[in-house]
Amino acid sequence: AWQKHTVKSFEDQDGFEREVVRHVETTLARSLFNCDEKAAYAATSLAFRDRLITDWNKTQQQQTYSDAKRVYYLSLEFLMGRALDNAMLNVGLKDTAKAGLADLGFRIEDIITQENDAALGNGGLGRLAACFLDSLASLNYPAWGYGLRYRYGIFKQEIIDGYQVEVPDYWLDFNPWEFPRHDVTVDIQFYGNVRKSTDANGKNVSVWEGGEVVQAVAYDVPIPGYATPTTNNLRLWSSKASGGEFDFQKFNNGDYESSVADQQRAETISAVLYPNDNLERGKELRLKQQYFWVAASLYDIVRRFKKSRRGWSEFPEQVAIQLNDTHPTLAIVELQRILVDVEGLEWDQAWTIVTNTFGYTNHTVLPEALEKWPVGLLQNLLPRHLQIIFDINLFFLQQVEKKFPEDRDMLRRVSIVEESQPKMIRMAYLAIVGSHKVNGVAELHSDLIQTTIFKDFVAIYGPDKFTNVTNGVTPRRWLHQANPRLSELIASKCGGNGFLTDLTNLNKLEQFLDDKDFRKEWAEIKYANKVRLAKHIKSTLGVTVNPAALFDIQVKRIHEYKRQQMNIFGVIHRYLTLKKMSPEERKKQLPRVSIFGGKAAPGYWMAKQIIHLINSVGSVVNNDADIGDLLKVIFLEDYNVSKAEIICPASDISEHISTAGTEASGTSNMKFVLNGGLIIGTCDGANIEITRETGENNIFLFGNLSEDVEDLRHAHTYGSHAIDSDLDIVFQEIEKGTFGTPHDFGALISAVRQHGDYYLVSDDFHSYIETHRLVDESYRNQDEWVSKCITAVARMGFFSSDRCINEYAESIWNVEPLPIKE
Ligand code: DL6
Repeated sequence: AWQKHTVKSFEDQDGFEREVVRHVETTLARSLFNCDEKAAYAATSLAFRDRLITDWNKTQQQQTYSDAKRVYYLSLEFLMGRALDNAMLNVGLKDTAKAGLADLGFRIEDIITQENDAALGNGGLGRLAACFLDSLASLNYPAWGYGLRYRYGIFKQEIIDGYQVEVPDYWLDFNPWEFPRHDVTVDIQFYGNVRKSTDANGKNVSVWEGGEVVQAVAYDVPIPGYATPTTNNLRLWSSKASGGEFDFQKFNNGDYESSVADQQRAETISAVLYPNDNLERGKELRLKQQYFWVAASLYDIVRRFKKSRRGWSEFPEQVAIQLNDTHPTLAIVELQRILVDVEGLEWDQAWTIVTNTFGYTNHTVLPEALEKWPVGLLQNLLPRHLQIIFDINLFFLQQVEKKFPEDRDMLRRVSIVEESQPKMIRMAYLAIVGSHKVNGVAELHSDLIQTTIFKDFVAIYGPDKFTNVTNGVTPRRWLHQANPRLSELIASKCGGNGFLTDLTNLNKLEQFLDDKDFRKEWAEIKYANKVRLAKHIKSTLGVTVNPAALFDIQVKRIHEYKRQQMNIFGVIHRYLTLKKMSPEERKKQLPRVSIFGGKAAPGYWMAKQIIHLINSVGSVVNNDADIGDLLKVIFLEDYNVSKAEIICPASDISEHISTAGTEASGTSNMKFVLNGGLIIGTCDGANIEITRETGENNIFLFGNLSEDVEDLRHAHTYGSHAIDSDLDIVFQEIEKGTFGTPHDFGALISAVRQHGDYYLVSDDFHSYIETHRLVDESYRNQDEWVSKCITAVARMGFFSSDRCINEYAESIWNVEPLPIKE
């Protein structure tokens, strides 16, 4: 009977419309006569969700049946953005939906924009995880993502009087893309104490008892692959009070408030994403989030493995777990606890299984971002885990001592327990010790971790444990979806859409470099994308920008190391230069629009000052009649994934100007070049590989190299530090009050003048300004500029997240694709 009733999803326009109408009338209980855009979005999404679910079921069944090895990607952040457009494109039915919606009286663009971004991440790390999910499914790897279902994702940013104001993000208002699994729950224990005991066989065991229990409830999000039925799963955990909604006893006794207190306390765990990028602040709730999520995920993974009835030694042959940064490092300890305390394995046997299962990706060398947890906090929250960490450390240090006898300093340096006041657990060290592979995310970054922060570990384990996997981005979202016209033009020259699944096919574009019509169309598409962004700027900020001007864009989290302050100082320099010119001279200048966007962590005061300065400069420059179109300064509010999809296709030049050695990789650099824009950047992160691939003539590099940074910093502190003369003029202008109360910007200036210029703004300023001059010069020759852009795109094949995932699969996970049969 089951076979007879298999669910059929729609395949054509008629079927699509029928599904939309059905959902409007039944699921949403709305009449067709008052179906607004919101309802049409809901019904369209539900129609596509139904389709995905059919494939999702098929995928899960076939993966289970085949008993193939699975990858589990543990990430505290998944910055997914919108799902509908992506789903329509990946299943290949966007045109069908477009026609169907038009028939029902809607424009597809208006429907797509009804969706809230799923913004469960801060920046690069979370968006990388989202690209990886897309690639894993598109390449047919059996893979699950595990994360937290934050009720509030990253805050919404408003700019009021030039300042950032944070507003909560109610993204779960209506979310058709998740399936609550009220039957998939895990009880998670916190606090309590550990008792030594003996089991039935007389073996010593540790029993963790008491404390409190919180329930984890699973929410599943289907992840469709592109042009394949493979639909993987992203499982997000939500926290809930264990054992009922609220305390009836207290309620009946009239103690209304405390009757719900337990429930509220439990729900707090998954309530909100910590809004820090590249910064760890050691809050207990954050640690609770981490354990809650890894414990629930591991319980789930182990439960699935046990169904296979294999022996424990086969666990690493069935399961690969990747730690996206150190946030999930407790998973190492939790698996050891499960194997030893619950399953009764011997320590060494368990530890071999654990280390063969985990891989760890490092995403930063910034000291302030390296996680450490006070021993006291762990002792209280997770007493058994702390014991296990101490044991892991003991055995590890014994191993080190054997290799480096008498080297007390080495033991002190590499100990997982930092002997500070208070004592701290170094999570990156624990992650290295508990994994079989450690990777950085771009060549320079991977070299740096091996020669600086993890140098001792390379000496202990040998170089083979460390590797590089340069980041990548999914061309489906970041080209096909964000830039449909360019995608279509590329397809027409590269023999179809094959480049979307093998990005190296882009290299065919170089044959058409001299094709006049092709170049013309290329330039027209760029112009149209700039017009689209100009419209967005007009409608959100009321500022008119000229689409023919050079669009210079820096969008990313606001951080001193990313040096948006250097960019705005450069803009002031340009403004002052224009002001000094005669009207005749000015007429010869190239108009420019400097566009910024990005969120500052709410507690990061300096970053907020940078935003304020950008807006203050904007309000002076944009209203200066002498300047007119020659310079506009724009700060785009609330930068997020869906805005990035409008912004990336519209750049002429984008800025990736971090102090050398600080940006692990960067991924927006890849997105901008893929969309036919050039880069001004430092020799940092993936900029270096982008240069290697696309050619030195197609990128504007400047600034000091990473190997010189330490000496320069040393000289700033101990020698004399003369400020660059152009920068000094910029500072004087700010101090004159040209851009508002000088006091407001004093800290940005004194960071360079008085406090050692840690980010080398002054050292790099001259070459930065000079390089911008070269950009202007180059842009004047549009023919040459378009050639550079086309050449760069043609050589971007390496930066697909598909290449990246294949490298992880081969060199770290040892997993094979499993194509799903229709
Ligand atoms: O690897 C993804 C992304 C890199 O592209 C950025 O360069 C890097 O800053 C970012 N790292 C973090 C680290 N945060 N923590 N923990 O977000 O990763």
